[in-house]
Amino acid sequence: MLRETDPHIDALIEKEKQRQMNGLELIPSENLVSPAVLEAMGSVLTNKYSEGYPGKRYYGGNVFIDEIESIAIERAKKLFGVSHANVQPYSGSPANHAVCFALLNPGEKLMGMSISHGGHLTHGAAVNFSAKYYVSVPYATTQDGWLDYDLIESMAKKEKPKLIFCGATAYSRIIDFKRLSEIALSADAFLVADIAHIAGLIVGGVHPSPVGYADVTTTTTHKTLRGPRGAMILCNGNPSEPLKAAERSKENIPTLIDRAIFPGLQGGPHNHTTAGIAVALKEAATPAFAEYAKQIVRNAKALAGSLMDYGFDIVTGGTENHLMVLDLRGKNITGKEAETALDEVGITVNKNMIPFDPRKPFDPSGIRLGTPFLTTRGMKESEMKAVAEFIAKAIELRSDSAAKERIDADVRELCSNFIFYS
Ligand code: DSN
Repeated sequence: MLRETDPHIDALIEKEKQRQMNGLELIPSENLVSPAVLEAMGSVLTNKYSEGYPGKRYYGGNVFIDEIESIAIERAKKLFGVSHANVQPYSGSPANHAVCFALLNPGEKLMGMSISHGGHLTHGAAVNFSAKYYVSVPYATTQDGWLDYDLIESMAKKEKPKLIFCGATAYSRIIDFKRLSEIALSADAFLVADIAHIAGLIVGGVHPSPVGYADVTTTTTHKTLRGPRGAMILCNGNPSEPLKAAERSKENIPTLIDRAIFPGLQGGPHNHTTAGIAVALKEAATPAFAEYAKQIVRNAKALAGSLMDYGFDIVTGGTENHLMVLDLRGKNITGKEAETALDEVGITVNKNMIPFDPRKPFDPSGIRLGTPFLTTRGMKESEMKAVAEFIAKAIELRSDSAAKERIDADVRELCSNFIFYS
């Protein structure tokens, strides 16, 4: 159908499919959703408006949408062990925006991991709403890239932020949510855990959960959780009835969150995404998913180990989760050059700042790699060794076109042995 209506777009979709299938996707925030999630996303649910929440909509005709959203909510609550879940955020940034909107007045102070040390734009980066509408005091890592809990504690005491974000986009170590909750408690700040990167690992039991420690947990649904592009906000407590503007207290968090998403920031929820989230949450509750999460970490450790054997420096010296940041300064190549060199042989990564990077964000000193996508395709530790070899060769031989052709062919050959959509 699409082929007849819009052959140009159809052809580009097919090319992107081939690119994903024939190459090594190593961006740690990406994954390969199941055919069932894809089917839910491409369904008639995209046709429907449903501002509001199940049972309280501003449009008629929502009987089935209510059921779908309620199922997604119940699955999220059960999987993450919380009593309240909002599954409507359009994506991770709007979810974090909503949490700030819910818990802070403009001009109040928040603290989050500096983006140049592995944090996220929405945790208080200077160019983002989170630093423009609030006062942001970002925390750095240690010189070698570890979360510096003593520094966070002393900053929290001194700065007295109203909200502390924890969670990262480029951090390869286990996060100590208990310690962070103690810090937040002593500073009388809300603790918000953004688990977008590690949600699937938490569900699979290979990373501790912030639930019970953080006042609010946000997550995207499309990274290690392997659902559609969307997000959720999780917390404990129950919204007050009827929903009304409430004081910014811990007891009122569920109400504040729901009101911040709608009508505060968003309009109609993306119902096709909600259905996709429901399907992904069902999949994530299976033993097969727990095994998948374990394999993601085993693969990341194997990839990091092999890359170190090839002389690559890894920030913090290794990984305990799904990702790693390579510090390329010892390899005489910048992150941008490495991203391009790898792209040319079908290996997709993203350039990334390293802690205390002397270079700029658009041409930093590092690259970030992760294993969720390749693990979904069925790759294991032995393939990670081959992937490390391809990366090492592609960087070393980047000026040798014959070598690049050979590596590209080897990458395709490896990929052809692993699952993709039929
Ligand atoms: N852009 C995401 C990532 O790649 O980690 C974070 O939002």
